[in-house]
Amino acid sequence: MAGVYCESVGLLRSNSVLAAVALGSNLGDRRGFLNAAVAGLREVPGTTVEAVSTFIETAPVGDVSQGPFLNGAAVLRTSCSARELLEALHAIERAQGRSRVIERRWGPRTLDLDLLTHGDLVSTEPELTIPHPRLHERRFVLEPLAEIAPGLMVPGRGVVRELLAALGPG
Ligand code: PH2
Ligand code: MG
Ligand code: MG
Repeated sequence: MAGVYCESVGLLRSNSVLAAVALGSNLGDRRGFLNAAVAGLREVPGTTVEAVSTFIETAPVGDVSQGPFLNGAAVLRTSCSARELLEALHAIERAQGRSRVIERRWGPRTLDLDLLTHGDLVSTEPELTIPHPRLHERRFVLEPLAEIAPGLMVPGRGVVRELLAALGPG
């Protein structure tokens, strides 16, 4: 993929980690954007897409009045660092017409790709907060993720299936 850079591609596969990504869209051809995102993920150097969830329709969460989302999740095996992977996710978002300059925080978007976990990494840097700070409270993230990776450990939070159960009946 153009503009995506992964310095670590040359590393042995044993240095790879599992990473989880949340996918969302609530503008235009939502399914088309999510499918394009999965195709983009398959092109990221040093990365294989291990599983993709079904895409589910979800009511918008947050204060902004906006249309329903289509949400999904993917699990990757990658030898990219979290920072490299995040840059690759942003490049895929841009390729699907997203502009962070014009959009509102938490407002409608053609494509939102959030890096949820990267192996056992915990990072509290503002541009790279891993695990994703709201992952454990978002059903629209946990439900698709539990479909493909119920046993995934979210560092500092717990196992996906238990995080979802803790939200109670949908
Ligand atoms: N993303 C948001 C804000 N609200 N609501 C749903 N249902 N799905 C999302 O992906 C979502 C949201 C900001 O990224
Ligand atoms: Mg998001
Ligand atoms: Mg995002």
